[in-house]
Amino acid sequence: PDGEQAERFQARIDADDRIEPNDWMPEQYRRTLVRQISQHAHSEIVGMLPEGNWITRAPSLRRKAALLAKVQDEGGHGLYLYAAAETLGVSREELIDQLLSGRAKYSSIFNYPTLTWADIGAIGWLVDGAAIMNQIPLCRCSYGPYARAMIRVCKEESFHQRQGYEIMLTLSRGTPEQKEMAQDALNRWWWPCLMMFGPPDGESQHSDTSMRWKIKRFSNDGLRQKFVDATVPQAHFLGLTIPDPTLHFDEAGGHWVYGEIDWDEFRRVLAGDGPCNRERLAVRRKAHEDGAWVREAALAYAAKRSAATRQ
Ligand code: FAQ
Repeated sequence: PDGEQAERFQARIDADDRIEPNDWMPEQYRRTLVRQISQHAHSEIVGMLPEGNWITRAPSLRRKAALLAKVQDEGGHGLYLYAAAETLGVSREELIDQLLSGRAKYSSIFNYPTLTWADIGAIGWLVDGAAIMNQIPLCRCSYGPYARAMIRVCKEESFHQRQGYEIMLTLSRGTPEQKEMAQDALNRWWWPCLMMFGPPDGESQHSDTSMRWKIKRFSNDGLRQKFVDATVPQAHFLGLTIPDPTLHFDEAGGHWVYGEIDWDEFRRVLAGDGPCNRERLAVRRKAHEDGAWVREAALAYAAKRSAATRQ
């Protein structure tokens, strides 16, 4: 009967049916989704830190208001995603504990520092640009709650991407120093952004099963190429240079061909040894500890209310 259930499940996936929380699903499908959705949630939450670093130093009130809204959106995305993961039977406390204890992964990109204001432009343009490329197909993912969460997330990310590109445009049309800042930010963020899409297809351990279950609709290398093809012309419009001397357009294939990615660096960052891994986790742990009284007060309030309604 288990085999039959698995076959029926795959038939539903093949027919583009949505799987909902109370439907039967293979244990591995559940585990894969908990893994991916929780890593995605953690990425949003840790992803608030590099930009949060610049809220007090934004160059104008308008920039500050936009950045505050963006960082707040990221917190919201993290919360929808934890809620989507909870529909699979895992608790938020458990997931947060995995993050704070260093057992859970989150996107490698958030372990790089934001050294200048131009980094805020580069993050919006490139990091949110890469995030959208990866998340648009997730709106059609086979698991209903994840797919639905992605629709709103993608709308907000596209605003984030535009605010970043507009910062880059302003800087690149500004003084020589501003243009240099924009170029320097592009130099530092380009390669780590390409790593966001994950290991090359040949080394991606989860891709085959995730594609079969329509959690993933495109491979890591496929999305990476789409991102490069979309982004190179945007860099040209800014008058900035992609830091890859081998980058060239392949007329026959119709794609921008990029150079070798430093996968050793990627592995180091995943192993916890990127420029800011320790700092990011330390800040999250402190925030969690500092917020303990809020959780306690909320629980005490809920207990009092339920006692009052029982009487
Ligand atoms: N960093 O077999 P695969 C954002 C791990 S956007 C860290 O290819 P899969 C918005 C992978 O988890 C960023 N780890 O895995 C924002 C697996 O480890 P495991 C978040 C990575 O799942 C913007 C192992 O390597 N977006 O937050 C990375 O099939 C601006 C083997 O890899 C998402 O999470 C990496 N870059 O494909 C916020 C999107 N790449 O679990 C603030 C949803 C791979 O075996 C500011 N996730 N790994 O220990 C996905 O689409 C997929 O999980 C991939 C990886 C494509 C990331």
